[in-house]
Amino acid sequence: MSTQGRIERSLEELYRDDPERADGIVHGRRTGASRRGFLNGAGLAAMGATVGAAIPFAGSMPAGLVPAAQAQGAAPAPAAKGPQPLDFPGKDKGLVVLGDRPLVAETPEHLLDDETTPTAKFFIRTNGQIPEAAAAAEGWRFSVDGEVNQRLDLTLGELKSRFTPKTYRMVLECGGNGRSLFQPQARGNPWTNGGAGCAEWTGVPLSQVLNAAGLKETAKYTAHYGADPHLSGDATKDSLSRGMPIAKAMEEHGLVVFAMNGEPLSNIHGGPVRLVVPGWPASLSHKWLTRITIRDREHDGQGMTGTAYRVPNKPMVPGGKADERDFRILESMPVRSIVTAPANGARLPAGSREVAMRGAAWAGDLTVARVDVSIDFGATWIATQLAPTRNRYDWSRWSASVPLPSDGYYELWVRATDSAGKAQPHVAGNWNPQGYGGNALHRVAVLVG
Ligand SMILES: Nc1nc2c(c(=O)[nH]1)N[C@H]1C(S)=C(S)[C@@H](COP(=O)(O)O)O[C@H]1N2
Ligand SMILES: [Mo]
Repeated sequence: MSTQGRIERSLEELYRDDPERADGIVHGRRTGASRRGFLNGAGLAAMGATVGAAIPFAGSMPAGLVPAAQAQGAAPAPAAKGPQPLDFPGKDKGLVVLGDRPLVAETPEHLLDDETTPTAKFFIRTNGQIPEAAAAAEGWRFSVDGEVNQRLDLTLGELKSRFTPKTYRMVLECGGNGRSLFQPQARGNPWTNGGAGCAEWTGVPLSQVLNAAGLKETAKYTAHYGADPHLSGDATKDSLSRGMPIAKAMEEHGLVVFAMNGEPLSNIHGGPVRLVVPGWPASLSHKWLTRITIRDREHDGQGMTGTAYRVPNKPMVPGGKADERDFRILESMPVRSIVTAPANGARLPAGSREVAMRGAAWAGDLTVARVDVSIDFGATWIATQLAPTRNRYDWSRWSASVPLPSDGYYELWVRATDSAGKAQPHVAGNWNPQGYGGNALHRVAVLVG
């Protein structure tokens, strides 16, 4: 075998095992030399070999770019250390397990191609044990206490009969979604973009429930509690107990939910009763809800302190030590978009001169102003079409038909801009110890021919 052939094959392995080093080799940075800019000569040939075809837009492929074909989450690696498929009753086997104790599973972007995310494809995040399914859902009890005029004790049956339910299609997104995009790797479940889904949630507006209890002047913050035991089994510990300012709790789209996609809320998604608090980290959307306590100050439960669900006010050194005094609670999630078709690693027939792209975008409390795609590493961008949303907090489905100049290796990039004019960055910025707010643009590798 020729030396070049050996280099190419080992590069491919290197991209799997140590993408940064492989990238350095291809881009001539292995001896610490400064970046040369764009691919050329041997680097181009080696890169072409590792991605499996000539790269029509190699001229605009920036140095330092790990090709999407080799980046994390690309090829469905069969290796033992590769992604493990989820095996859970009622769940799609395409979900990828990020942790099994507690159980965490994400939805690969291409499985988020439905307009409304089916429950079978909806991501799972638990922080503690999964409680046993409630025997009699209608009898499920939860209470509202603390800084209220009268404590409320409600069964699910009473909740349904006393209040008027609403149904909204809304994104639920884990606060750590996109975490794996940080360099160096941040602490926590390595979500790609699959810690999110958009389902139809039916429930009673939380504001109505809080008004029924009557908020006192002193009411400042909510505190949420659920029936899931702590992993340790220690009954004095909560798996999670987060809360939000009263203003957020009183927004009309926050719901006390009992149905998802028209079916009674399943156990794994927090049934019989959960909160859905759209736009903010899904850790506020408490599952197996048993109690909401209204507090006269910021809540300090499990997941409220230290660097949990907090981001630095000022940029910190990536991988460095945090000064926790200068952190703030993560509120609205940042703008994000995903390509849901074609799937990463898709192959189009030789001679295809057009690719139909589809996806979704959302922007926390804001709306999506535009979604653009690029097939030339960001040199030029094409505006996509946005389908109308159903209600606030729904995701925006986008589509585009993009011409392909020739066969070869392409990266399809997508980038959304929110209603405040902020676009997704090329790489995850504002590094923080627990990796919140990683919303780098999404890209998929496609081979034509
Ligand atoms: N009781 C309880 N509620 C919870 C959690 C939990 O561990 N316990 N995890 C939260 C987090 S971090 C997320 S991302 C969402 C996930 O909701 P899902 O499993 O229905 O997708 O639930 C939230 N609600
Ligand atoms: Mo989460």
